[in-house]
Amino acid sequence: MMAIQETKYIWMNGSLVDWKEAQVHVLTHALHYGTGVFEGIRAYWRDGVVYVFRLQDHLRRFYNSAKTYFMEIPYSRDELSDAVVDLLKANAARENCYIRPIAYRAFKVIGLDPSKCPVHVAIAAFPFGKYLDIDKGVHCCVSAWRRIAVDALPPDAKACGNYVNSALAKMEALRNGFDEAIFLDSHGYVCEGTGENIFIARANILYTPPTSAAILEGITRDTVIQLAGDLGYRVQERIVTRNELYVCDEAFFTGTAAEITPITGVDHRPVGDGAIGPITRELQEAFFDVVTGKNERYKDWLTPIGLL
Ligand code: PY5
Repeated sequence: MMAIQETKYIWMNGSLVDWKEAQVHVLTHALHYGTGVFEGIRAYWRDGVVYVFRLQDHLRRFYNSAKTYFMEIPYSRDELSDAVVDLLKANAARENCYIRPIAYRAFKVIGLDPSKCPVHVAIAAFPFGKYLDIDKGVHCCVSAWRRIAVDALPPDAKACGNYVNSALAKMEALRNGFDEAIFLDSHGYVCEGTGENIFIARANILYTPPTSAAILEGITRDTVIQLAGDLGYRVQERIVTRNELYVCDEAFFTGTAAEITPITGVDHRPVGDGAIGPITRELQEAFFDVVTGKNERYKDWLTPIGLL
């Protein structure tokens, strides 16, 4: 886990404020009850340009998450999109960055109806490297905690409160000597990681759990489905069982933070022969070409910001 590296500014409720001034009140509703929604976006630096990856898709999901919780974000998508660009320019982001927009119920009431609490919005951006070990891969456990059920807490809305479930599984995994946890859904089928979607490969076909398996509809998941298809692989969204994690040829996580992280072991069993598989490697390479603007075909996914 990396400590957050401080930058100059944070965008807060319409203006750029000094990093240290970006504070919230202790009675912020979201701090007590998790009533906020957020996004995680990456921007990649190459040759004087920083490329924001699928910014519009992330913002679309941000507004959808807010809609679920009756939160009206008091800025248009264009305004937030401009805010991200302004922030990266102001921070002179000349390296790979993580961008974290958050909309949250601020303070007004102590009760559980947050409707009267104002919706505040902030966007932070700071240097960010690897989240998990994308070079060596990770050894995972299947968590004893189930992922939040679709009829309890919508896992496809990226709400702050969802992540207390993730934190339980992550702490369990690390304390038991694993790198990451894999959740089963409330029906017992493979769901996702604590902050990543999951794919397996069997006989050259890729499988990933469907949205009905309580997943967040990941933007990296969608990216990989498209890239794998273009590389000639069959990709199926279908139920994946726990035992398939033990007998598949390859497995990997996808996510903004996780990028494409190879899974080399699950529950003390090697995935395949325990080495990173060829499909995983091919997809990793294709992915990094796309996000750093080296592949013309997917230029529409990038928002380039010149910082020369
Ligand atoms: N599933 C969950 C529960 C997630 O939190 C994330 C993203 C994903 C899947 C992958 O979605 P996407 O590909 O759209 O990023 N997690 C955040 C991220 O920035 C937070 C991780 C700490 O990757």
